[in-house]
Amino acid sequence: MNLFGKVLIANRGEIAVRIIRACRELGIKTVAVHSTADSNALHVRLADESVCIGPPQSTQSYLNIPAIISAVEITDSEAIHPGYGFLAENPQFAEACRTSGIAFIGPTAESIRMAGDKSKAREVMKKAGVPVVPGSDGPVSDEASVVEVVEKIGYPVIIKASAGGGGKGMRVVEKKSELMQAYHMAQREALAAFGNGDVYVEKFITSMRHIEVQVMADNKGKCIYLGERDCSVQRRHQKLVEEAPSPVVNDALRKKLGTLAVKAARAFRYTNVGTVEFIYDDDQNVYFMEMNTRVQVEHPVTEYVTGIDIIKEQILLAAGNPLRIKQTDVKITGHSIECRINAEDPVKFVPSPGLITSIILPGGPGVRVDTAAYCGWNVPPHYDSMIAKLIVHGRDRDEAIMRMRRALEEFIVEGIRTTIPFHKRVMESDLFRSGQFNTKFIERLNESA
Ligand code: MV4
Repeated sequence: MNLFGKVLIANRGEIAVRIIRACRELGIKTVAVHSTADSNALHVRLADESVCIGPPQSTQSYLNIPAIISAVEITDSEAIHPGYGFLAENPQFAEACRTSGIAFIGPTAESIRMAGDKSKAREVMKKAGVPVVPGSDGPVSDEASVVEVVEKIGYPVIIKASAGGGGKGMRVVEKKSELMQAYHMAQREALAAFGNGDVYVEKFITSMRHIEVQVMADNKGKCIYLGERDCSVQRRHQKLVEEAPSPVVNDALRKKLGTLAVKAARAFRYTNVGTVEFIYDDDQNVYFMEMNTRVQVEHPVTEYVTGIDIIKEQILLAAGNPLRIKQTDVKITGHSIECRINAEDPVKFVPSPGLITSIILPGGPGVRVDTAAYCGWNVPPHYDSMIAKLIVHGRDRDEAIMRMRRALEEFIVEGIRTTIPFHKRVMESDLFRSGQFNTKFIERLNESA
């Protein structure tokens, strides 16, 4: 088995701690990089070495490619793990690693580029026989082609930025009178946000669930899926609660989703670990939404129900090892739920950084907390507000819900506000317990408040 001697983690927070843990269990030395705001961060304390790469602003630290590549050189690291966010889906960064002879623990720059252009990705999916939502063939470059597509698919439609993703640069259009203004606004926003004004059009699926499939591929052509995750509890495209398996997916649908996800990965010539996102509508249609070319925040729910350490497999695959898991080895056992704990007001969801004066983590059977928080840590205001992930596993969904409620009761954080009270409400709601909800769950939960 090929192994790296030393891996540099180009990230921070809970995912940096998670990657260090996987490396340590593989006997791999670790290098943490940090901004001056993270000098006392847990990932810096846990790593074997650390390098300060700049001031608090992400653009001058965690997004600073020359500084990160230099940190690799001075620590003699062989590989970089990008985690998620920051540079994880930046094809130029993957390319910079390749040309510098540094292993990038993720897919190739080419796969990142193909999946990252959302309108091109639709064309790749169509050719591969993966269903996409009815819409335009590639980007729509003028008003006439927008009108032509919309007349074919009917309202409501959604206009999306080709270089967007994750909900960024999307505009839903309900009627003809709004179409032209929305089209030009979407182009302007896309150009401003991504430097690429291309937009494409799809039929807007008004009632749907967000179901995603974890895939894993080596560079010898083997590719498997690890079941699905249901991420329908979202607020403004921020996932808040994820679970595996999905309460609405049976064995037949699981196999269908998995087969489509592997087909999609192969079409993107995908290697390493990735996630294929699907729209699942009220008529049980499945449509390709996006492919995420990174490890996801919510990977622990899949780890719990399959018993597979996804980060370890990712590192081994990047070192050129063949996939050591066969599709027939993958079994889904029990049920797992994850709650993202953010340093935010639990009602207004506005950031609440500051000093953690007390923290008590839950534990006991089937409870896992992935966090970089500790008593006396100052939650910096510069970065994403997620400070912990609370993940539980039970024999079935009801036990997982009861366990999550128990764990949330034990979870104490003082000095800052967190979304723990919000998650308690979700776990106590009949709507969540029924499992019969779509991506409008939060709106309906607030209506019932
Ligand atoms: C959609 C959709 C409905 N119809 N596309 C794309 C990015 C992803 N994170 C969310 N996306 C969606 N794409 C079509 N054709 C619904 C979503 C979607 C969503 C859209 C608006 C507001 C909240 C949403 C939550 C989940 C999914």
